[in-house]
Amino acid sequence: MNKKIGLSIAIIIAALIVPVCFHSAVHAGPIKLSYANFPPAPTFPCVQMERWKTEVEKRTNGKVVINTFPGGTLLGAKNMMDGVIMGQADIGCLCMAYQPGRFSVTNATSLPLGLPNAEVSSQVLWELYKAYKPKAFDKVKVLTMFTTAPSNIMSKKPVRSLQDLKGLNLRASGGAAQILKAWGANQVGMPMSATPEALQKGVVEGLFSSLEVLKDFKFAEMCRYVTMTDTVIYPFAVVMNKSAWNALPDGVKKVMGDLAAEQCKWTGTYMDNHVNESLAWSKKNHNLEVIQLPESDQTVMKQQLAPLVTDWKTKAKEKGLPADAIVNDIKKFKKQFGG
Ligand code: DTR
Repeated sequence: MNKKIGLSIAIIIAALIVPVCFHSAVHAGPIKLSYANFPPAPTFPCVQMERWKTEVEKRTNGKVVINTFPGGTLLGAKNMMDGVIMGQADIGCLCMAYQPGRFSVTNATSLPLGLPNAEVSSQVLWELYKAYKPKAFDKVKVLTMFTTAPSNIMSKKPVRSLQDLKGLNLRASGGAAQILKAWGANQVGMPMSATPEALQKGVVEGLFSSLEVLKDFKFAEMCRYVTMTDTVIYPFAVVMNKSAWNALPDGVKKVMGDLAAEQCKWTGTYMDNHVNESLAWSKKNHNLEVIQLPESDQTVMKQQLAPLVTDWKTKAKEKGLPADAIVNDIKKFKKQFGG
């Protein structure tokens, strides 16, 4: 056989074999999944993401590898859900309060119903999701849910009375925003990831959120005052692209399914403990002052929140949702989990 013909045959054989080898290599290797998150790596949504990744990789014996993308590097706060639906990321973590109308059922956990801490409220949220399987999640697989701890006011100047709140520019979203409005503050809406810049530029004079951010975003450097209200929580969901989920082997689906409720409780507990650490750190390093409002103000503030539940019910009924049952179930689950 002459050299040229020999070379041509070798090239043809290689062209046939290489793709076959490559194809089987792809299938023989681990299943790689991308997981997007919007806030920076040290914050609690990302801490829970890394914990979930570690557990899934361990429990599937390396069959699955999760590549995590914190800090909005793959998807941002507001396009998380649609980005996952479209397959820009396999998995995404989203704060439902940033799209209040879209997640009406699960956002009901942000009503002023006295959820006491993140451990209880995360489990209440998960039960609520399971009980109602809201349409908003039809296009994705929900992997877990969790919430923040109750919100308090962090501010550059002290808020010692209800009067001090009037007209104060404070950042909040969703249910928390409604609460600030009811108290007469000037609520400014934006995702948490936009808040550091807004505080620095003076667009807002504080924020209304769970207190772990004092440390994780170093907000205690700018906000030296905390006024305790222990009100609303923010609900989160971790969702997966439906086709990516459907393509997983049953064993992997089982590992992820079994982890859902456990992850929800783990994150709630982590959040509650981290709030305490964050408060201690802020007091020690930034001389943070924690303010309790006068009881008379607390009573008025409670009364001001009552119409929020009634208003939510009216709007939810207009959308065809069983509003009374949803609120009653939140109260029932709260008791069930010791709240
Ligand atoms: N409280 C919500 C959600 C939230 C609380 N802590 C963090 C940390 C990182 C991102 C979001 C959140 C909020 O104020 O946006």
